[in-house]
Amino acid sequence: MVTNRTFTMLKPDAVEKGHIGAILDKISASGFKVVALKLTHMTTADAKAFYAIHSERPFYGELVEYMTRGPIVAAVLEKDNAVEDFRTLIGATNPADAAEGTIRKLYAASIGENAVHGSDSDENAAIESAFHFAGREMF
Ligand code: DAT
Ligand code: MG
Repeated sequence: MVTNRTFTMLKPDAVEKGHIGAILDKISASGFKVVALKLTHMTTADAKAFYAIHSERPFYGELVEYMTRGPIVAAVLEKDNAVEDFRTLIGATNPADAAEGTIRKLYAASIGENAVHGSDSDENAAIESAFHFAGREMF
């Protein structure tokens, strides 16, 4: 298993607000190498499947609606300790609780529209990367 990679999405609110460049710049400046990258628009079926683990949560419908309302940037990132270091870089799920300087503190509006996704384990990083990218699109 690859343990030095993580998967991220710049979510619809970040794309709508024109933050793609600033967020990718911060990611690169934090030592992550982009090994896969694309702008894509998730279908309802895609978003339901991607977030299936949350299907019983009260916010699931809202989450699917939000993630499908516009394009996202999907990317695979490489760095030593990528999963944990990227979770630190993005900050807490709720931007109100996120540390100063984190991506969610800087760019997220609310817990529901929190600008960026980061995988929570090496296993999920591999699953989520394969969900969005073919092997030939990851370098
Ligand atoms: P994270 O994205 O930090 O891994 P998560 O996996 O618990 O957080 O939840 C996935 C997404 O679901 C999260 O980024 C935003 C949304 N979400 C989580 N908790 C929420 C809540 N209490 N109200 C609304 N949306 C929520
Ligand atoms: Mg999560």
